[in-house]
Amino acid sequence: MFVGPLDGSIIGRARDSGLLELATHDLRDWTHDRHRTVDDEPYGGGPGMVLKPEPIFEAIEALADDTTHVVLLTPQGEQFSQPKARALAAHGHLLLLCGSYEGFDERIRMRVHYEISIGDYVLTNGALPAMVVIDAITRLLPGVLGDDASSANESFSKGTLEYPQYTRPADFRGMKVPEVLLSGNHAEIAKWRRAKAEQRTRERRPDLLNDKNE
Ligand code: JEW
Repeated sequence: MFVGPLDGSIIGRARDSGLLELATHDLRDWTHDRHRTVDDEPYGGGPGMVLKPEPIFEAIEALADDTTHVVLLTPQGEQFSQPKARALAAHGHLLLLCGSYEGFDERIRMRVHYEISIGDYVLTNGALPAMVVIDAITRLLPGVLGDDASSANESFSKGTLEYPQYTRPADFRGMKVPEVLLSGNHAEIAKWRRAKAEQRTRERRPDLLNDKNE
């Protein structure tokens, strides 16, 4: 699953230029039985399977040192956000643990520094959440984005959504670009953009205006 998304444009370039190093590992490499078993039935009964602690503990022991920040992707984790992306980007070495369709043996949490969910919807496994976290972190690494791109696209750190944008043509099928943007009056343009951004945020994401989604 990790081949493709992590070879793409920005992440691929970051890897090629040595700004980011990524490796994927198969938990089954730290099993010792013929069937390479990573899961088992839950004690106490119930549906589904549970990830066994041994392969995860052995994987962490093989892959982490005392500089490694170990992160578990799980629906029970703290919700991922831009501040958390910034905090994780400050670590030199991350180990992201993502299980499959099942739950985790509770003792796995003892070896983990941080538990993350990417939001309130049900997924089949932790692979996409891990890649979401990798993407959000990678663009924050020094040198990955140009100055241009890094100052733009930060609407979630500013507290408002982006203002409406237009490019040529000035009249597309009768839909006209707002006059103020063609005026060349930069003070008026800035005022218009602030007002539109705030209006849009109030309508769509009032939660962003109030709290510390910084
Ligand atoms: C996430 C890791 C590992 C989902 C979001 N969903 C769900 C779910 C799963 C198993 C048991 C109970 C619920 C699937 N799943 C994961 C889901 C992370 C795993 C298995 C996940 N963020 N992170 N929204």
